[in-house]
Amino acid sequence: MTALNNVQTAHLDAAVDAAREAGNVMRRHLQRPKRVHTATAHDVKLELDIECQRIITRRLARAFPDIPILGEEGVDPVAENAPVRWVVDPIDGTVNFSQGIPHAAVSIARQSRSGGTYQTDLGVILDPFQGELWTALRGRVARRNGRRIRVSTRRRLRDAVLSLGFAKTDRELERMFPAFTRLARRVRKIRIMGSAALALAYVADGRFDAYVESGIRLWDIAAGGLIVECAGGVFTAEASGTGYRYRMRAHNGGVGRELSRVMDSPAEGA
Ligand code: LIP
Repeated sequence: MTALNNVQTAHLDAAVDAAREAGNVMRRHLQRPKRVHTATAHDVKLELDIECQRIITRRLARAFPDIPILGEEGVDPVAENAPVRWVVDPIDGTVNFSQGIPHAAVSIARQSRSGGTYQTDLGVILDPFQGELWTALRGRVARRNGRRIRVSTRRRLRDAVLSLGFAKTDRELERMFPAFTRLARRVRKIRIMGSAALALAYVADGRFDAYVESGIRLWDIAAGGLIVECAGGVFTAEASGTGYRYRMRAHNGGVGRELSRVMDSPAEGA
């Protein structure tokens, strides 16, 4: 495999540095009281979400002032049609983090526009609590802390550990209940962990065999989707409604057919 070129290295280094800066803030504040910016029935936004996006934005803009940011805590209007953009979730798993649960991550992706659509070509996910950094560049292998990773080889759903996410609204909750009911009897275990980015990183790393969520946002899944693909997995995200929402599935390839049959055939899944 050829060495990274200077441009790839510079973008990857900037994204990793930005993730580490935000990750240091997360680690310092995990057990401290946190100021809530807004709270809804199934979600919380912290002042630290906004502060971490500001830190990431400052670091990325210092290296690449012309690349706009589409982030959970603020979308630069230019990013909606820019040829290249960063897609940032400064704290993915905010509710966990707000409760002092050390299962949350920084997720940074770079996307390039081709025709009318965007493709993710760089992904970085940092778990600052476990010290685990996942990286991927399109067309290259996925890595954790520099070491190559691969999806699991399990092929039967009944042997699989699968993660589900329940997003933020009652509508999305309702949409996921049938999936839970259909799958719970057919897999070894279901895990609902509260961070889409880490769930995707775990699929790429062979810890989970699949991950499914509806109503998830682009910034939660852009980096993780590429990391799954570069680890040999399958990632599909179908736009669902406005506001960068997606219906998303990721798996190791082996359980994909059975997963789709159970998810897409109500009779089968009943
Ligand atoms: C979270 C996702 C998670 C989803 C939550 C929330 P946030 O992202 O990672 O999968 O179930 O509702 O959207 O808001 O913590 O960045």
